[in-house]
Amino acid sequence: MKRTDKLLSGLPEKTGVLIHNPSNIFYLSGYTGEGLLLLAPGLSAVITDFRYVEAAQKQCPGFEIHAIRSGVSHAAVAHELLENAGIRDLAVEDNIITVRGMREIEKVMPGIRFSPLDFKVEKLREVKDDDERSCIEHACDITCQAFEYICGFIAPGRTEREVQLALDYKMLQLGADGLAFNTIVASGENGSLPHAVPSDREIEEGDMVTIDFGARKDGYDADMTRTVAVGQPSDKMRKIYDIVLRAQETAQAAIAPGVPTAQIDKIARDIITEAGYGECFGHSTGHGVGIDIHEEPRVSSRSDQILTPGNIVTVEPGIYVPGLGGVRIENTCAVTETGVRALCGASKELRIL
Ligand SMILES: [Mn+2]
Repeated sequence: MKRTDKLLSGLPEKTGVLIHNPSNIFYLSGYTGEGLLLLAPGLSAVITDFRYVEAAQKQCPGFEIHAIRSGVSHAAVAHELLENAGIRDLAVEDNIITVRGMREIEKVMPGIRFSPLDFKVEKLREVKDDDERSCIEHACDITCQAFEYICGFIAPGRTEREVQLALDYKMLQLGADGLAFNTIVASGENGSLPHAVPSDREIEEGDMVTIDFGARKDGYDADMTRTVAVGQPSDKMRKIYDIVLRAQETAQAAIAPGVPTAQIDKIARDIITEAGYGECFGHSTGHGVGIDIHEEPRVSSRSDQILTPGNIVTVEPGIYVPGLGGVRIENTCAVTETGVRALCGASKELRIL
């Protein structure tokens, strides 16, 4: 079933949907420009402006493409289309639309009854089809190849920023359309910052360096973290590495259809806590990856979600010790019919560069 039909089939009869979230627009139509998507039984329309008309025609065959006219808003065009189709009920993304945006929509859509879409597109996006999975696999392949390259580049005297630039350039050279997110390179004691911004700090002999990065390909993201050592690390950091590796591998191996994501989080957290570092692992174990770098399902103690075939999630435990450093190891993993398949093939054994 087409994604748009799947969405409409989950709504009351003769209800339209107005989509603002660019990720949801892309998922439902393939369109990547600015504008709105309007769906209803017998109606599939992209409402945009002059700049994107030709692109929209190419990206979304089967959709009507409407350009706004001077003085007429996107929502007013949507209202005309709904009136022509005889649709009075409209679901909107209550998690996206602002208070101001909703007031403006209500003003130009008299007579329309609004309802919350309640994350229905995000819920569809939790389960990836084969095409989506192969886009993410491709993004992960580029990411792994770039990692092999950067292992030969990292050396004492290189700054975090130099490593970031070389890694980003390599991913683009290998065919990435862009970056999934801003690359993290955290060396030495900066490694205790889970989301460190690459700095001018020079890497030193004995440092561990955490690199969290991902390519974006055909609209889909990869997410991978590796921590490498430059020269021999201290015994303490080596021990921390072994704990994180055991937590990552054990939690990843437990991924299977029917398993609560909270259980995956617990497996990783228990290993780190029993080793005495529970206080040093202050984030959740993972998250869904797809069109957005962070999406559903969440691999968290607070989540009540159950893994299902087609989910793609990260497993990324870490230990962060202020003043000393940190280790995080992350794979993007596909939930299969029978278990799990890691999409990042790069070795997780400690690399000493
Ligand atoms: Mn991640």
